[in-house]
Amino acid sequence: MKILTAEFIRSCVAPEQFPPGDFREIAVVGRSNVGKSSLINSLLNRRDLAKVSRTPGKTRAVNLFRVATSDPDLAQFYLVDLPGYGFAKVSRSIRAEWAPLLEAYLTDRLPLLGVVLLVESRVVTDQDRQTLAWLRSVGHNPLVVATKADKLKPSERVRTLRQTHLDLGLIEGEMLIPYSAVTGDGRDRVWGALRDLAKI
Ligand SMILES: Nc1nc2c(ncn2[C@@H]2O[C@H](COP(=O)(O)OP(=O)(O)O)[C@@H](O)[C@H]2O)c(=O)[nH]1
Ligand SMILES: [Mg+2]
Repeated sequence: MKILTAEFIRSCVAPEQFPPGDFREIAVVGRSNVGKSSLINSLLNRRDLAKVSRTPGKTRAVNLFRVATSDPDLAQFYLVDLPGYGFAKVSRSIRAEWAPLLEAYLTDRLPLLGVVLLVESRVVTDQDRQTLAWLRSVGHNPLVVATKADKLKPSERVRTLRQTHLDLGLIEGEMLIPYSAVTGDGRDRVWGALRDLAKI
C-alpha cells in the first residue's frame, strides 16, 4: 500500500470546525508525550507534518490530516491527532476547556471509524487504563499501540510487552502492537489493522 498524499487540513477548537463528514476518520488518542504526533508522521512517512513537541501538552486542538492511500478499502480518510490527556504542565482551566471537545468528538462523531490508543511501552498509567475503559464504555474497541518500543532492551522486550499488556488489563488474544517511530517497527502491523478496520 502506498501513501499517495498526506496533508494537514485544519486545527479545530470547537465542534463547528469539524469537517462535514466527507471522509471517514481514524483518531489517535493518548496521554501527552506518548508519541501521537511521531506515530502520525511515521505512518505517513513524513518528517514533521504533525508537530512533535518536547513540551508536553502543547496540542490543544483536534488536528486533521487528510490521507489518500492506494488501498481500495482505506482510500481517503482523515487521521485525527487529538489533544493529549494527563498534561501536568497545563493549568486546570485550560484543560477544562478542551476535555469537553475531546469527549464530544469521541462520543458523537459519526464519521469516526476507529480509535488508536497509544500507551508507552512499560509505562502504563491509571489514566491510560481509565481512558481504555471510557473508550469501551462509549462503544469503541480501540487498537492499542505501545509506543517507543525502541527503548526496550532486546533481552527484556517480550517480557516488558507482556507486562504492559497485563497492566492494561488486556486479555489473551487482544492486540497490543509495539511501535517505534524511530525504527518503523510496528508500522506494517498498524497499517494492516487500519485496513482491517476499513473493511468492516
Ligand atoms: N525513542 C523514541 N522516542 C519517541 C518515539 N515517539 C516519540 N518519541 C519522542 O517522545 C516525545 C513526544 O513525542 P510526540 O510525538 O510529540 O508526542 P505527543 O505529545 O503524544 O504528540 C518526543 O521527544 C519524541 O521524539 C519513539 O518511537 N521512540
Ligand atoms: Mg502531539
